[in-house]
Amino acid sequence: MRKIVVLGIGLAVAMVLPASASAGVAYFADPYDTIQVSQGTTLGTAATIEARILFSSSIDRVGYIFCEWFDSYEDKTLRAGGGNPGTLHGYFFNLAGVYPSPSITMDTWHHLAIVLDNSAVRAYLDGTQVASQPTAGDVADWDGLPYIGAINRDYGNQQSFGGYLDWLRVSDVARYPNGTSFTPPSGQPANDANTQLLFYFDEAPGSTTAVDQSSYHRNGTLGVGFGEATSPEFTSVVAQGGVPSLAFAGVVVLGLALAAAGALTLAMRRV
Ligand SMILES: [Ca+2]
Ligand SMILES: [Ca+2]
Repeated sequence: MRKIVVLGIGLAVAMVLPASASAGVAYFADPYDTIQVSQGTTLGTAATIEARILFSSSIDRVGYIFCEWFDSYEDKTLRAGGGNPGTLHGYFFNLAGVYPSPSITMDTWHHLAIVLDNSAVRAYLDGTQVASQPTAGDVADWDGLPYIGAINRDYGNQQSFGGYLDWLRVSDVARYPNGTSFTPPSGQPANDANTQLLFYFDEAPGSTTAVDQSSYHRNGTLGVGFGEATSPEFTSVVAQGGVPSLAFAGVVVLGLALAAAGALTLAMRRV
């Protein structure tokens, strides 16, 4: 019967982890938190910018997630914020952008993707298409460096989104073609031949660099690139808007109930 108690507690822990935390995440709390990537991407007529992200209600800020920009020559952007309406903007210079305002629940993990193929640029929220704009052509590459979070562009500092990134990937292929819905990656995607940038943010707390898992090894440096730049924090603890989420509380209750049931059965057997 002790096994049932252990199983109950173990099940509760196992169910809590994927819902509330990942192996490692980067926490973008301050407006100018940023990671400067050491080398730019090269994109052709197809591309995908995507991330697993959680917007914190305790911060509630719309801002940049990814941006590689050079004035009048380059702009590859994913910018978003949670809420209803939320914000999900994507843009590829000198082609087209999408600017939908879907409802994006705060304090919940989401998958965001901006996809370009040779017919359209599209935005997806949790695998569902929420915008499409016809366009075709080659994405402009120039000397701008990519930033994850805040960036100095258009002659001013532009704020980061507020919350957590589990992973971020930039690809030179349309990962989710034809405008259809799809199931987002269940875990952190692996590097492949079309991966231009891939960050897991699994670094130890206090690390000042972020490893790019792609074959290009375009590692990032925290808190550099412009005067007011600050560093996001690596952590494995995700604050759910200051209070445990309902899902988190529910799983804990379930685990405790299982453990209690096991203990009760054990007690009854002993009577
Ligand atoms: Ca560039
Ligand atoms: Ca991660």
